[in-house]
Amino acid sequence: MTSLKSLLALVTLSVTVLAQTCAPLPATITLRANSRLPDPFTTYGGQKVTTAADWTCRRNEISELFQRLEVGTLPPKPSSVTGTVSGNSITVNVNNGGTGISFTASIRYPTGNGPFPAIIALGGASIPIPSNVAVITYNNDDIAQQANTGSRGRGKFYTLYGQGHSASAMTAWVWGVSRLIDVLEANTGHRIDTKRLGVTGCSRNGKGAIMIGAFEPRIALTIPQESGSGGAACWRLSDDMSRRGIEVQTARQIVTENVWFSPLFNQYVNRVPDLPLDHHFLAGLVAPRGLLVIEHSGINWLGPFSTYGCMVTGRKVYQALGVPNNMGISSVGGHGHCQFPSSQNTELTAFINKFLLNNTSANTNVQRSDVNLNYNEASWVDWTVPNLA
Ligand code: MCU
Repeated sequence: MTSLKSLLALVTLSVTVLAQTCAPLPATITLRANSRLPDPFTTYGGQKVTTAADWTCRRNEISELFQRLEVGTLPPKPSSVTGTVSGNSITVNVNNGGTGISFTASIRYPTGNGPFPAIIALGGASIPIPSNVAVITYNNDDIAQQANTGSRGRGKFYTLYGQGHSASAMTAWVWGVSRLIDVLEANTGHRIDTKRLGVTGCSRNGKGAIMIGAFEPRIALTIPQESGSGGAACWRLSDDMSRRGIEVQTARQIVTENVWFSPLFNQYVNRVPDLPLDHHFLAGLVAPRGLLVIEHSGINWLGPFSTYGCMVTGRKVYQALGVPNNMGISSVGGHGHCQFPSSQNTELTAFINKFLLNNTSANTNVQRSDVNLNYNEASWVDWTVPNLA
């Protein structure tokens, strides 16, 4: 009887494992030109995504494509991650094969016993965070510098993994946030609820925020602010703006400015249509978790047409998963860069209420721009949205 039972258990296990097998990407990725925004619902190998299980595989594939083509390898959790949370400070100690680093982050707590949700802010928050939500200030530049192209390989991540590691600064920041969460999860001496974590950052740190949401599934709410090209914008849409004579940041420019992308990406910046991805896939990686994309409609360099069109397209993954209102896109101008306007308060509050404060009835149906950006979907999207819910 027992042996029959264990045999059955083994069969069930094998069937489950087999069912979850995803087709691996080949060692060499064949590039096929596509001037439109690539279909998130067709795999690299040409298979249509029709079920939730298909999407799980496709999601992994997209994550690998980003790492191999744009941002370099995100290392897994190292063998030793320890740390403390004491008073208002989190200390993270990591050891990898004999080399060690430590870094800290500070916590601003609400008053009371908690546990409280928290928003991790790259370099500090430039959105208003309500007083009942904790703020964890994360010094991402300490993990990977971002002064200019001379910052390549500099920062604690590279002390640990070597200066020549393929990871871009943004990838290194993702890794650092994951280690912060490891320490929060392993310690009890704090008042943070690790099931209710958000992430935010503005501009270059907004690019980092959307990457963190995309690659760290323990983040419940992602709020990139004015991340522009390299963040919420799609390379193809930014190139289109550039062709129309608008001074927008493009892939070919961004790699000459800073180290947000891996050196691996350099070979693709002049052949963007060949990329089997674009940044609407980043929203797809965050799905179905909360995502509010805050953009600026009046600064051409940030690519307003591009960020809006890209994120409206990314929201189609949320639609496919049956949760369109878990993602919002709001593009508003008439203010300085990273100066959050009060006209976006209601939507920001709704996302925080729903994803960090357990208010399920908050209205997070947000898709707007305060100016007409003349984004014509038919020119960019030649695929349909399946029902994966
Ligand atoms: C929007 O983020 C960047 C932008 O990509 C850069 O080209 C520019 O130099 O700086 C922006 C920024 O981080 O501003 C604070």
